[in-house]
Amino acid sequence: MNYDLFDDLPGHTQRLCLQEGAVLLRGFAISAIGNLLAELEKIIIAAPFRHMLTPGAHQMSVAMSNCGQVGWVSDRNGYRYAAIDPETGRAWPEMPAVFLELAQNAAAQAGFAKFLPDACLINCYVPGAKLSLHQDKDERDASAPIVSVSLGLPAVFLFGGQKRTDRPQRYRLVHGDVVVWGGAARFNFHGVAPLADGTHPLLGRRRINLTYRKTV
Ligand code: MD3
Ligand code: FE
Repeated sequence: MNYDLFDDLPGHTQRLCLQEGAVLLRGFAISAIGNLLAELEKIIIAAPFRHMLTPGAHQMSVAMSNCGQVGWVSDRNGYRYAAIDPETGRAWPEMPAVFLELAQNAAAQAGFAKFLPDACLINCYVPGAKLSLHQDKDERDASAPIVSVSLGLPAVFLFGGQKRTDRPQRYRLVHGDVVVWGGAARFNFHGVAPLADGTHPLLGRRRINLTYRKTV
């Protein structure tokens, strides 16, 4: 892979390769977090966090919202990307410039120039909340990576293989970490272990994760 080595990488950031195509940028979001949280507050007023239903009619323990042209939604009929928030009947809030720039800069660090996400899913975990192993395969452009930003309490990210039964590797993701998932890793099974209790100085008893996707 052709990285823009040392280009724009802040001094406090460490670049770690988790697997072929999966790059962890430790602390890459730190300098943007004040601006991110100010924008996030406005997004959540316009499109509040909600616990969606899975197609199996289970309520998810993770609360979700979105910004961007489309948002990820799930109900008894399945999951999909939708331009209208089913809870409010309005379009999702626009993706703020600071959200977009962070994702684009991170993607470039991992060798993905000109990443143009149209959706940002916002996941909110409280202690005990988890995300079961799954694949993200509803995005049409498989050449685009997914970028994720971790905020608040630390989480154990489970990173499996191509098959659900492949034993996942575990990575601890902390406040300010950014991961770019592309290439060979893009369709791997992954999830988040139940969040351990704790209190984060900025975010309190929660973890918020932003996942940027190019859906079309
Ligand atoms: C690896 N969210 O929203 S983000 C999800 O921390 C999701 O909230 C997790 O999985 C979270 O779908 C993990 C990191 C992530 C997202 C998509 C991936 C990792 C991925 C797709 C393929 C491989
Ligand atoms: Fe996922």
